[in-house]
Amino acid sequence: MSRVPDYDAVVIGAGFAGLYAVQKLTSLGFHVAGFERGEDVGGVWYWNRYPGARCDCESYYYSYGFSQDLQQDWTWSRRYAEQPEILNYLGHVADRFDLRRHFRFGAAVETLVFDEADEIWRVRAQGGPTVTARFVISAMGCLSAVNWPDIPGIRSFQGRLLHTADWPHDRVNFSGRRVGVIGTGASAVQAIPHIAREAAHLKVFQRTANWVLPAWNRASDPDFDAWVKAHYSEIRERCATSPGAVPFDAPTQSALETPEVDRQAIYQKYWDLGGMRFFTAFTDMFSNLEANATAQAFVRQQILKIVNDPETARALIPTTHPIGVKRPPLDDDYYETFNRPNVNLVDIRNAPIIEVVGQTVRTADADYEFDDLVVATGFDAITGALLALDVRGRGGVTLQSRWREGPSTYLGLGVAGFPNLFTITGPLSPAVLANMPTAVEQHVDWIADCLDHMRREGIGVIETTEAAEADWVSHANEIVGQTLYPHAESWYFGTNIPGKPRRFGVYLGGFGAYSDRCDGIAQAGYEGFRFTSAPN
Ligand code: NA7
Repeated sequence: MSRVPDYDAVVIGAGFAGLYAVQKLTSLGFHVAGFERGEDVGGVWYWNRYPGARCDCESYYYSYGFSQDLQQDWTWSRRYAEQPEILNYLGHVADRFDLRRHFRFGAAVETLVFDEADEIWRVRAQGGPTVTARFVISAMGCLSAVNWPDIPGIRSFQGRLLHTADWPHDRVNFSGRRVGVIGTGASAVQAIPHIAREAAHLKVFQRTANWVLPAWNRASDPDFDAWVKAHYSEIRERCATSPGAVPFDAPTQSALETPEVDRQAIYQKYWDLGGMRFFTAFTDMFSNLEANATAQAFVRQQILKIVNDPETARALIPTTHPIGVKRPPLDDDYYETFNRPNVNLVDIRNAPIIEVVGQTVRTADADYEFDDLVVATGFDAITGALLALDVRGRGGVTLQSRWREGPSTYLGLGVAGFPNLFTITGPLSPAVLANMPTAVEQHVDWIADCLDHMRREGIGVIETTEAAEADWVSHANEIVGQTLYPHAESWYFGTNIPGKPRRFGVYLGGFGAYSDRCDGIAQAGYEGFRFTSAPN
């Protein structure tokens, strides 16, 4: 027997996903409560305030498309927007659509319990009362649960300890300081050149060298901006139908079938274009090791050209994985930074960090003393934020137990046994391998249509079937097996977190095809979902 809940829906998170979910659902007349652990909107852009923090997608498409007026009014100052500007943008969106009033800030949700008798979710945030809602929509992001490495003593470092994913709000001044950075992922690669310009000395602890591509960030070009604004509908349409939710031309030729001299010229062209466009050079870069090796060889030559010291250059060249299958960071002076006299690379692949004592980072073969330690070790990605909550579905079953072997979902949107719970850009959706705002809008629109359909039909509960979920997981895994992604250990697989089951968390079938499939499923009466009750 259903009872009337406090809200139609609870939305958790006030980043790109949560803001749009609240805007869309309230515009359809749903009664919505938003919960956000930060003190304001922004999500990943609220927390990641380290110097150099920036989006690796270009601004004109890393933005909302749901409002014509918004996209016409807003002008980005840089090709790739930096964190303060994206945070301002999200603040502007919150003001413009009057969204803050729906949110409780500083309210980290701790428990989500499905009450089978009343067919409602009971939601409790830290220190707050329990509220009830028909639906829960997780908009907690794929990169939001901070990963502190399990290095003994690190949290007791006696100097200034900083994590890129939980950075202080006041500017951190590194002038005259001896700084250590642990990690060489995308966050570190963005932060290192900025820290190096200020610090007296910087040491970078590298466990795994990464393939880093140039971003070529620059001030926006007013002519290009005008063109974008005149062509936004085409640009959004291209994003909506492309494999990566980006407005790039798909590759048409194979690297292996292209003569060497032409291949070099094509790589050079895409290198000069900058960013992830490099991966649109050839069709077989992600499916054929030999083809991928041609791209590796090209980038290796670039590193050798930029980095003066041959030993440092060699250490910076990845040897552990093909290019592109572990998230490639984008470079704004990263490799050049290692030519500075105040910067050293410490290769810890064979001599790991053993402990931190006082102000000393101790590796297997040396001690290093610092004033500041910057921990750039990323996130418990994709599942970390959800699994940090106590989520209980039918029969009191926890999400932790359901996902003991790794995440299992249908379309990355729903989990069997967890009725009326939707996960925006959830595990096994295209998520982090698609341009996020486009991926977010597609999920929110699909969920909103579904809720609207249920309201019109007088249906109270929707639930993924176990069979549909099992089919989706095996389909998603099968596609991973056809690519080179299994050749790298990465946060896509969860292997950056000790003890986390190794399962690829992203759907690789392409965003456009995925989106069509979601639409087809809805049109077929929400195939693979079960509607189980009508509310009073
Ligand atoms: P990433 O990409 O997960 O990078 C984390 C880095 O920290 C990476 O170089 C890790 O080396 C290193 N790391 C992690 N644990 C340790 C320990 N214990 N010792 C030494 N080094 C360690 O996180 P980011 O924040 O840079 O980027 C995350 C995403 O945000 C990024 O991909 C973009 O999508 C945006 P490893 O490679 O595991 O050997």
